[in-house]
Amino acid sequence: MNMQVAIVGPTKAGKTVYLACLLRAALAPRIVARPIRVRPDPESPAAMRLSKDAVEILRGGAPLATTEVTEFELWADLPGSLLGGLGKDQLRLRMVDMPGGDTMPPPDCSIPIEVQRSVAGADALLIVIPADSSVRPEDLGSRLQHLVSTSMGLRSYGVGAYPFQRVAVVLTMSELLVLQHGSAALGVIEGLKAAEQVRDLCGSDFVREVRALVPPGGDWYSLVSAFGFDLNTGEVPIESTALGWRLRLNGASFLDEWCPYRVFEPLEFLARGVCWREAY
Ligand SMILES: Nc1nc2c(ncn2[C@@H]2O[C@H](COP(=O)(O)OP(=O)(O)OP(=O)(O)O)[C@@H](O)[C@H]2O)c(=O)[nH]1
Ligand SMILES: [Mg+2]
Repeated sequence: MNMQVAIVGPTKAGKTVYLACLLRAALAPRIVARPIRVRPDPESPAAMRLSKDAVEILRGGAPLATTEVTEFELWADLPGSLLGGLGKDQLRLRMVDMPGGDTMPPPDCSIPIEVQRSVAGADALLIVIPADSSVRPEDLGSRLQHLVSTSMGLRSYGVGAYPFQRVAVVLTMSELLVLQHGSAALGVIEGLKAAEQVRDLCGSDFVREVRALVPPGGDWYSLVSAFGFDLNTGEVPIESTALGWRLRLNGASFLDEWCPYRVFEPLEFLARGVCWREAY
């Protein structure tokens, strides 16, 4: 099945870095082989540029500020069985970016028509939320409600039907949740339950809004980190700078050591409705 996925989230949630990470993660040297391939749509200049700049973005060369509404179009290919390709899936990932980058604005703000169209045309939603409380809005439930109710004005769906088949909530920067644990950080995050963390950090009204969008079982929660962990030490390889969090790996060490954390799981869930756990 070919599913359309709209990627949304508040400003500074880590959307651009996550997309750059997806485009590059299959090449990460330490990641356990994952047969999902994410590639830019050749017809999307923004996605082609992002793919080219992905390493630079992940290494801390700041993503260029968006000055006009821009559409990123990516494909995620999930393989099927060796015999006949049974279970083969494809996701079309679409993110509308804009100056300020806020596709989930507060209820008193208007939502650009391009964002509304992208949400109205989607079978599934990928909602990007930052674990960092200094950039995470507190009214995420009402923001989500505002986004969906405004966008769904462009689409008709039957009474009793759900707006989407599936929704994945991606909690980016999730390594920050275990920053204080030093070399035990990776071990500690492996024991956290994503759905509980999302409810604790974003509130049960947000989770209620997510659940209302999909049939029972259609919601998924992931703890994701584009910067990831140092697998040699179990620590978090980041530092705080004037420009925000940065990966502490540079040059050759990035190419040898970078290990993003559980970034493909949301895609697999959106495509298949189930997903394998990524092991470390
Ligand atoms: N610690 C940590 N910080 C991250 C991670 N991903 C992104 N960030 C930080 O978040 C900042 C914003 O990330 P972006 O990807 O630009 O966020 P965005 O949602 O695209 O933001 P706008 O488009 O500018 O609204 C980055 O400059 C990093 O400092 C991550 O995995 N871990
Ligand atoms: Mg951005």
